[in-house]
Amino acid sequence: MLKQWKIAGGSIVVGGVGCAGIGLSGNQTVTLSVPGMTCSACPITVKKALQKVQGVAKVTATFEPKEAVVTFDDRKTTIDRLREATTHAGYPSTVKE
Ligand SMILES: [Cu+2]
Repeated sequence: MLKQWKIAGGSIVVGGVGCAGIGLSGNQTVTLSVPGMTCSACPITVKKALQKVQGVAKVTATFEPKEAVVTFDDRKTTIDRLREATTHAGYPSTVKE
């Protein structure tokens, strides 16, 4: 049940010329809008929930603005799963373009 998710218009950077076998192409960053955060402690909960998702490399969650910026390996997880994780923690999120 592996789902592929490609961000519309978000091109995957193709490795440079002669850059052999460096598998960094799976990392991408997405900004999630998390409107349900109501105080400065909320981003901590959101961050923890996102960090538990396999394939997530980095999370920056802020209350102002109410956002979580997530760097993740798109071979291991999907944006859908990231959104699920915040929703399960009580904070539904949407992708910010
Ligand atoms: Cu809070």
